[in-house]
Amino acid sequence: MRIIPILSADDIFTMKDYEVKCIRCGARYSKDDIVYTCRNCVTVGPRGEPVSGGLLDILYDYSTIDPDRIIHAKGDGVWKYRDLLPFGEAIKPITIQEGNTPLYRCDRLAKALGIVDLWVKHEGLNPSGSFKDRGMTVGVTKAVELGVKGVACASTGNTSASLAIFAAKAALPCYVLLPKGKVALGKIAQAIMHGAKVFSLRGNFDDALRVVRVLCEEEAIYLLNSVNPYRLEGQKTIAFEVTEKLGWVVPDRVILPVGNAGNISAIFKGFSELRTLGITTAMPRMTGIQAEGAQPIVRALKAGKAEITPEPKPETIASAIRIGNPVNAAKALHAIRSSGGVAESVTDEEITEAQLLLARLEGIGVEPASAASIAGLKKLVELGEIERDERVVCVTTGHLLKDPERVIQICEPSIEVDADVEVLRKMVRSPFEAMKCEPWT
Ligand code: AN7
Repeated sequence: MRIIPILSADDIFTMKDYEVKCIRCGARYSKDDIVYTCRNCVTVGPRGEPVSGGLLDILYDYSTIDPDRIIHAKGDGVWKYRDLLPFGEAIKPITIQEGNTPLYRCDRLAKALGIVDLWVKHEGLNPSGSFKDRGMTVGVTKAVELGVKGVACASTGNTSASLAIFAAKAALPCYVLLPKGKVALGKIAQAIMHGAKVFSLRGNFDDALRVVRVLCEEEAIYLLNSVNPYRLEGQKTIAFEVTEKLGWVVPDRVILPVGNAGNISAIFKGFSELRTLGITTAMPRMTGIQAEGAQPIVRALKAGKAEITPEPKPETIASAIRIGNPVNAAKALHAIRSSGGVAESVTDEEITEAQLLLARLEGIGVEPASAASIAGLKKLVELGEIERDERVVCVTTGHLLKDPERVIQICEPSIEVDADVEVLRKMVRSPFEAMKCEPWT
């Protein structure tokens, strides 16, 4: 069933033109075309197999966009920046009030890490608990505009949770492919609760994405992984919100976890657009963090390679970023190199330590993948790669409750007691000794 957009004065966008263009060969596609990677520059691999064409990007005629309208835009969240979103026609967004997440100043954590100007953009406070909602509001609105019969994705969890919610809101059938036994509990709970058809795939995320891409082509179902360029249009609003909160001045550096590499590409694009429009004059150093067991982008950058080498067996407790063949690698390598950024890997132990630090020093609860940004910051400060006086923004991409099982593994268990005040009084009077844990200072 298709939702017929019901228009109100607020929902009608100004007319705006854009084009969909291949970043590799420059081929252009119409707005009505359902296309994810370029059909023009498909090549042939060593065994005669077709190799995907270039990634697509959505480009606007920036001379027609008024920077003052961006700066003085009213409203909150992703659709506040509608002048920089790809909808020329009057269409009602499929929205659950995504975006407008807090940017916390984190002085205690900064001090612990030896820097002075640290901020955390907590994307875990989006409606579904991850940044994916920003991409899905745009992607599913596009799906409705195209009149597709269903939506699908492969996912390490958060994409499926978010898509299930937006598909429910848009009354579209939703199919999600999850790597069996490797998705955090909270994310599966969301996908099944919101009515997606969930497949538990014998294989990893990269296998799931390979399969779902073919399925979507053949069955005319709309693919909403981050290879879909409309997703990234929503996610670039992280850059707009960060810059706006900092008084329209970009930070020196933005650090975030990297899996399929869509988010780092999207945020880079957002900052680039602000500069193109003359709203800002600089770019932050885009800094991507991967897990030690799944770091194809880090390896490519350190080796000075133009392309990544996929990792066949990615492994990390940060299941969200357990990805060996990131589909947006070409965009991410460009983002990191051209902004003067860096990519670094962190161990599962470093991720866990950072997750605890952030939770206990700043009260910010994040899932393991998100803590990779903090772990990466710590490592890069220690390596002297990050200057102590840089203004750093870390993006924490997903909420703590996405992965409760990991919390149980790493934290002290609760203490079972009788309903006896005497026993409790003793424990409360010397709490840290009784609970056998260190006070956090
Ligand atoms: C919490 O849900 O790929 O580099 O299928 O859930 O844009 O892929 C999730 C990715 C970081 C990496 N942090 O972002 C999926 C999926 C969290 C995530 C990433 C993900 P990209």
